[in-house]
Amino acid sequence: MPGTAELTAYLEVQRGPVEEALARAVEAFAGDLASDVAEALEYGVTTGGKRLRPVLCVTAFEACGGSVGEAAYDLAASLELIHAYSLMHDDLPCMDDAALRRGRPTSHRAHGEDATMRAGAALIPAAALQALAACERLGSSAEQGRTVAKALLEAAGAGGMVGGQWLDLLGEGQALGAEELDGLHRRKTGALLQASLVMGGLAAGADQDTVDALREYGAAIGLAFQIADDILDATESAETLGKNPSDIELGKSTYVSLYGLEEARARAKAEVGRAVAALSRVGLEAPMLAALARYVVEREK
Ligand code: GRG
Repeated sequence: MPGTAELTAYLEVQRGPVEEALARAVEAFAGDLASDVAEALEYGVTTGGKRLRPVLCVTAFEACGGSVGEAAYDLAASLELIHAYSLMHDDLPCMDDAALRRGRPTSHRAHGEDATMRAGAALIPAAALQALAACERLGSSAEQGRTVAKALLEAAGAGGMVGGQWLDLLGEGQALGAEELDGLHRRKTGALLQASLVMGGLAAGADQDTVDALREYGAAIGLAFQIADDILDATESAETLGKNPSDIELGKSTYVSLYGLEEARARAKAEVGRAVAALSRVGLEAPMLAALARYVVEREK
C-alpha cells in the first residue's frame, strides 16, 4: 500500500485537475444566475475543502480501467457540487447556524442568507446536469449515464444525504443509540462518499461484482469518515478544523460520546479493514483506494 508521502503527493496531483473541473462547472452554471447568487455559488464551490469525493470518484474510475482525462474530472466535480450545496445550507441559521467553514466565514456570513439559499438550490440540478454531460463526454451509453446520475441523486436525496440531515436535526439534544447513529450517518455522510466510488466504477463500465465491492468499500469508509470526524471534533480546536460550532456544542450525539475515544478509534480502524477487504474479495487491484481508506481516518482535519 502507498505510504503517507506517496498519498500526500497523489492528493496534491489530484487537486489541480479537480479545481480546474470545478472552475469549469462554475463558469458553466453561474452565468444564468443573478450576480450575488453567482458569487455565493463560486465561493461555496471553489473555496477550499479536501476534495475527497472527486478524488475517490476518479481513483475508482481509474482502478476499474477508465482512462482519466478532463471528462472524468468533470464527472467527479458533480459530487463536489452536491457536497458544496450541502455545506452551504447546513451552515445556515435554520440548520447549524455556523460562522466558520474551511477556515473562512460561512457562505451566508459572507454573501447573505438569500444568495446562499438560492445558490445552494441551483447547485442540485447543476450537479445532475454536470454528471450527465460528463458521461456523454466519456462516451458512456445513455443507459450508463442514467445509472450514474441516478446514483448521485439517490445519494443526495431523502434516502441519503437529505434524509440523514433531517435525522441529524431531529436528534439534536438527544442521546442516540448505536443503530440510530449508524443509520443517520450512513445517509448524511456515507451515501455521497459511497456514490463517489459507485459512480466512478459505473462510468468506467465495471461489472456488477466490482460495483458491489465499491459500494461496500464506500459504506465502510463513510462510517470510518464520520467516526474520524467525531474524534477530530472532540480533540481538535475550531481553529485547526476551520469550522465552528462543534457538534458537541450543537448538542449532537457523536461516536465519541457513544463509545469513548479509544473504542471509536478502534471502530474506525475496523471499518478501514472492512473497506480494503471488500476490494480484495473481487480482486480489484487499487492500492490508492486502500491508501485513501487509511487517509479517511488518519487525516488531521
Ligand atoms: C432540507 C433536511 C434538509 C437537508 C438539506 C443541508 C443538507 C441538505 C445536508 C447536509 C449534509 C451534511 C452537512 C453532511 C456533512 C458531511 C460532512 C462530514 C462534511 C464534511 O466533509 P469534508 O470533511 O469537508 O469532506 P471538506 O471541507 O473537506 O470538503
